[in-house]
Amino acid sequence: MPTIKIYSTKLCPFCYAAKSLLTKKGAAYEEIDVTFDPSTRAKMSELAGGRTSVPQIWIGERHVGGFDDLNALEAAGELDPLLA
Ligand SMILES: N[C@@H](CCC(=O)N[C@@H](CS)C(=O)NCC(=O)O)C(=O)O
Repeated sequence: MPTIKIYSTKLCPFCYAAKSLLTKKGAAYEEIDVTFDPSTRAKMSELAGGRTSVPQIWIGERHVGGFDDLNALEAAGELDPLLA
């Protein structure tokens, strides 16, 4: 299984939804909480091509995007192969 990184904040329903979906899939992830860490959030944004919202999710080297993007992969049947 590839390394999964998720940048999150504490009061973020989309973050909880993304983590819940990954957990449902049995996928372990590394969470980077940027709630009180603006410099790491700025770095996240730079890595994410300018996207500022959380969550931002990487599966391996692939930048997936936010929860909507993760969920779209799931709906298209493309998430399981990425996690394999
Ligand atoms: N469509 C995005 C929405 C994410 C979103 O709106 N996140 C909020 C926190 S729950 C946020 O980061 N808002 C601040 C911003 O957009 O810069 C997703 O599915 O991840």
